[in-house]
Amino acid sequence: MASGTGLINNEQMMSYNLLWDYPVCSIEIPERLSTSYEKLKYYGLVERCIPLSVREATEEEIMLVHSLDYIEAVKSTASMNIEELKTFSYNYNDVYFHPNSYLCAKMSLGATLQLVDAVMLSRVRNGMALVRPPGHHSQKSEACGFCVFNNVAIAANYAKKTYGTKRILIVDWDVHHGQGTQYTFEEDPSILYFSWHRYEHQQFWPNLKDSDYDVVGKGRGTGFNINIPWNKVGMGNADYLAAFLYVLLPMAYEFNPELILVSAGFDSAIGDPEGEMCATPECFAHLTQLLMPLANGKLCVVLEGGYNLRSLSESVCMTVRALLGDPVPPLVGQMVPCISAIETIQNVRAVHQQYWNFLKYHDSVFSKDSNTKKLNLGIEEGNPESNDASNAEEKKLTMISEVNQDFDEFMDSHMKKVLVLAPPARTALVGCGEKLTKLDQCLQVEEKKITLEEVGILISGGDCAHLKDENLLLSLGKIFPLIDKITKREVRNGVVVSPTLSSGAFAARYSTTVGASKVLLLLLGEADIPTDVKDDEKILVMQIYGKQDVKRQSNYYIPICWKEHNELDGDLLYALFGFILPLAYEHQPELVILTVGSNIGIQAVTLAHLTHLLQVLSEGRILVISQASDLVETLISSLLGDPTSAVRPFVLKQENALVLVKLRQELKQHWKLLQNSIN
Ligand code: FKS
Ligand code: ZN
Repeated sequence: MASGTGLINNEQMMSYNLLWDYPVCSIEIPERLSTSYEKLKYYGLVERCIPLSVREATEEEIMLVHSLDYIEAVKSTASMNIEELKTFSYNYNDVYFHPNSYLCAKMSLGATLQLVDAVMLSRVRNGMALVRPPGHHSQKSEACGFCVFNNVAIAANYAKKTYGTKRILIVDWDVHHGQGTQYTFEEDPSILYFSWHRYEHQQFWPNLKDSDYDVVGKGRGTGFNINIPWNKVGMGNADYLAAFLYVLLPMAYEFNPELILVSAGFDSAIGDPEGEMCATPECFAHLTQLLMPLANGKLCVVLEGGYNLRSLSESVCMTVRALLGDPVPPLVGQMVPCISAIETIQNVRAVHQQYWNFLKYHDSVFSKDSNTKKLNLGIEEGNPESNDASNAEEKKLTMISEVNQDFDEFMDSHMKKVLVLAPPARTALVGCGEKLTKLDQCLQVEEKKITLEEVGILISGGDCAHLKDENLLLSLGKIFPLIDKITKREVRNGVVVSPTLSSGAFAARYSTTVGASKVLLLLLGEADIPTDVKDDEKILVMQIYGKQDVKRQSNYYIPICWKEHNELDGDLLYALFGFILPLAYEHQPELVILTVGSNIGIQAVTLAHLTHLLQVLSEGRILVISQASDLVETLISSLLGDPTSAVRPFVLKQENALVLVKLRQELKQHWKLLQNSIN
């Protein structure tokens, strides 16, 4: 099993810079690399990574995307004087050449290919390459937007050719559209290309119609090109997250990539002069962690843009932390996507729904009457103030101007707030069998004998009717000490086997008594939940297999009553992206409790994905209570951060999908992150 995070950095790639006055190119400076690397050192991240060496790419490799004529032209710049370099550069759009450009472009590509080799040969699990020049704008015979050779596009073709990789996902989170990458693969169904970008209805560079949401690929590649054009500046954490949850992740899971390449530009982060967006550095840790369960963890992150050095370097560090498996800081603040983002996401889903099962079911089927439009977004005519999504927009604009006043001060205090320490131990066990293969990697926690009276006191006033059950008392004797350890930050997560599923509700109640301000309880299976837990706004309960006849009366107790009960793997993932994670992100729990019944029609591997993904919510604090002991091995492995294999085959059952569509409709007044359409 591959482990470790590779890191590529090489000073040689700093040996070119702009030699004349050319304002559009002045932001692409060598310090982008040194500042990022220094910050990684400062946080002690460099020494935790595996250093990978750089090499120059060969001509043959460059030709995986570019024409020989173009390569020759670039080669000729190595001996040009400034005047010649100028003339040459002006043949292209917003790019400059330096006598070292050709060498650096070969190193930048070589570094990317070294990372791909290391990941594909399992020398490391994942990694990041700090490179320049960037690549995603360059095309077959064209340099563009600071880019000379298209590192990521070539890397994709290289992986196909060298390793026979059949499906590659390219995630381009740079704030500019990687049109070069799009053009390279527009007819190729083996590459799923996703890009979000500042667009402003074509007013923003590179001002192409090709960047709009309706450009979905051509020929056999139709449906494999995903553009998310942002039509406003100021997009932030909630907007990016919504794009991941409602567009990228469902499509990526359906696509099932064998390798993921990230065109990682951090000009989409707050404070960047080009992007003018609002996402804070820890957002990139979330994006990274959300991608990590795919492709068996094979994730290569390659630097593209990023021009605010502070924002760039903090974001790079956040990305590397996530790659290393560190707990990701919670996304704080109101998780409400703005109207413009919702509109874009809705358009993207609409054009792609004919190609992807996971996008087939729309909320709009339930909102045909015209009144719903006002209802859903809380818009009252003449009073835009009452609209959360447009408020979100306003707030962002204020944020941009405030933040720009003293960016470093803002960042200092922000980073102080969000940086989290990982507990000394990762995964704890209480009273699980001795035969487990990973036993030595886990912390053993002593169980306690606990009496009915004690429980009554511990869960102060909670409903104790069930406590006559001897098994339940035994389980709580394991669960409570584990919750103590997690809330005291002595261990990050843990597993307990409990024959009775009712223990989940008691666990949640106990957590709030010992100090967790908010808890998410996700129950997979039948269990009674005491009314005091159902009614408690601190505890968000979602229950799959909730009793059919239960009428939901609360925004905090949500039974998902599915009609079909076998092979639920696809349905569960669908529910996770479209429903469970959005609600949970908005709830901002400090602890997640997942209770898994036996024989629930969900494969162990799917549960591994679930536990991995749920860890984005609560700095990795998750307690898994499993009814079946044979799941423990898989659960531990997932909690320890091992790579997960693909969930296959999975189907989404219409009946079950429609249950969620209906629930979303009912709940999106209260849970704003559920909004992904403006119908
Ligand atoms: C200055 C206009 C600059 C060119 C923008 C190029 C962006 C390059 C990038 C890359 F990742 F490639 F580096 N126009 N106001 O960030 O996408
Ligand atoms: Zn960019």
